[in-house]
Amino acid sequence: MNISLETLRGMFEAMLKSRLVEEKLIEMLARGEMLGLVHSTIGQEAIPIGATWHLRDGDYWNAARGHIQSNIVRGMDLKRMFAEFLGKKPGPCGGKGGKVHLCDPSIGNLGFRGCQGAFIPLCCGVAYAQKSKKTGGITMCFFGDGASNQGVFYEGLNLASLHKLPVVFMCANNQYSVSTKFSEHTPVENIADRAASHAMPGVIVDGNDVEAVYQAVGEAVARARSGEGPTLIEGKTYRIRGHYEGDPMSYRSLDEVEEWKKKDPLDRFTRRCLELNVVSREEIERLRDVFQREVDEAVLFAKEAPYPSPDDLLKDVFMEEPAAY
Ligand SMILES: Cc1ncc(C[n+]2csc(CCOP(=O)(O)OP(=O)(O)O)c2C)c(N)n1
Ligand SMILES: [Mg+2]
Repeated sequence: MNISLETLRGMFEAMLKSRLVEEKLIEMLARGEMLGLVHSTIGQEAIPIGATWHLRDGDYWNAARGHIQSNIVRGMDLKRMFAEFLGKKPGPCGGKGGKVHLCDPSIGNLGFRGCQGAFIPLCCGVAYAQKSKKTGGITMCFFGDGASNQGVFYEGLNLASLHKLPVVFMCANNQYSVSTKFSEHTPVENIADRAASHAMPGVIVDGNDVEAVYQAVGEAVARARSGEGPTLIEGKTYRIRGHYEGDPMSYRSLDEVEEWKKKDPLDRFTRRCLELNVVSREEIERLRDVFQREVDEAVLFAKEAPYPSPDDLLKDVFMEEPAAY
């Protein structure tokens, strides 16, 4: 599959913008300007960007660690995004979702579940609805290496394969589940190998190479859209930052982190885009300024926006309208 220069440029811009969003969030958390937790995706952006790039209206995806990138790719306005991060009313969840529980079905974002792995069967349910209603849509199911050891992973893969559901299982293997190293929680070398027992393709991809992710997911999405069923993709990557911002990270060596920093997907993709003349150094500087301004304006908007009112407290607790999918 050839990747057009336009796609490369788009993915580059999304990656750069998401990096600036994350850096701003980390800064705001450190200054006490926001509450809650920040689980950074810095260093893992290639997976959500390369995968979400294939989605279109009518497709769905769940928020996992890479939801900032996916929201940006699917066109979420940064003002709404930061409003939600700060618990303010103009956010997609009216300020009641916050950083972790931001969801927005209008762009396909089904949200996040605190119970790791819980989204796997839920995504299968959405894909089941898409198939039975013949919507032509697909569902991208994002999860991590730790979540792949939950029982629902196996149930989900079994169901999806049996019914040839239009779902792509996108696992970001970032080598850690909180403080537990991959080899200490999983006895197999590759999560993708587990696809074989569910009669579906299992694909391993360099998760720090956005082009490779784009290619692998493209094939899986084509398979899902044509009714051939699911694919399990494992992107090998690394969580450069802590599980959450403030994590003391005493469970791993700094050398290990430094080694992976050399494979930073943004640095790598920047070099590649310069090589291919997708972007020039001057344009990168200009884009950086434009995006930084957009981020700063979004923060200002969010800070000045109102909090939800006490009247909003019991709204959105029970579903009042039929689901959109
Ligand atoms: C069922 C369940 N067990 C434990 C937890 C606590 N927990 C929160 S995040 C997390 C690690 C998830 O690791 P992984 O799936 O690899 O995703 P990552 O955070 O690395 O992106 C754990 C164990 C949880 N949320 N749900
Ligand atoms: Mg992990």
